[in-house]
Amino acid sequence: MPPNHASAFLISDLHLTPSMPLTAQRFFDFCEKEAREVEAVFILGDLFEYWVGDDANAQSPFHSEVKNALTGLSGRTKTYYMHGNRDFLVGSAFLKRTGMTLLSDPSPVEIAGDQYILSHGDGLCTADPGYQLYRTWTRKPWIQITFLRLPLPWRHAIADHLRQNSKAQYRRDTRFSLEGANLKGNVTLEACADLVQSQSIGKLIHGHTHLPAQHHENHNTQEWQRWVLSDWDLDHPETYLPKASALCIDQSGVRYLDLVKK
Ligand SMILES: [Mn+2]
Repeated sequence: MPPNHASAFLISDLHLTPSMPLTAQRFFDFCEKEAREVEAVFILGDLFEYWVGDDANAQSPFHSEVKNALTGLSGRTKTYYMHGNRDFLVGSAFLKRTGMTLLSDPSPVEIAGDQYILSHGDGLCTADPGYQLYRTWTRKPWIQITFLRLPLPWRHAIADHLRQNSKAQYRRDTRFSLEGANLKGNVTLEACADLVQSQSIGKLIHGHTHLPAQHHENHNTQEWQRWVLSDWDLDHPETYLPKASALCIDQSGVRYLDLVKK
């Protein structure tokens, strides 16, 4: 049975890391305050900047704080977790410790009487075949088991290397064409239409692209609504506008709740 709740918050792409303390603090406050007002919280991936195994941060005070916040949250409000492209190695030990329920990507849910498809969103970025190939390989259980058996310093080094590579690739793509790079980093109409059709649900919610907006879209005979979740960043006001928001769904409908402290 898919999850079914009268009200929910949906968040994603917080990219939590010790170097972004204000963003983390806003998340801790969200767990204590806003999240109490709803029946369920859905975390749709990339809660963490990166994750190289549940054993990797066992001694880190920052990760203990996040763990405690999640444990507190799931103790009060049903909490679901979907893997993103940065934290797809969040494993059963961490989920058990924090009391969260894992959702596969994509997953149908019912909130306030309406059906939605939830996804992280990276699987919908089909204009980037290189990334989709990488994604297919990194989601293979035997690859993950092999990686998780490597010594921790190796795992950190590989994760750093991959992140640097993806930044360098993006810079190369933008030099060639900003429009092309943005197309590669966004979901495609075709992938959304396929998903909507396969699930027979016309409401799609995802994160990943950091382009929060509500869309009404159609392709061939399919028609759907799509909500994109916001990423969070309260730590770089010199570069980016402070941003943090949740999508709220209850009897009165679907709306974005701005979580940036005024
Ligand atoms: Mn992502």
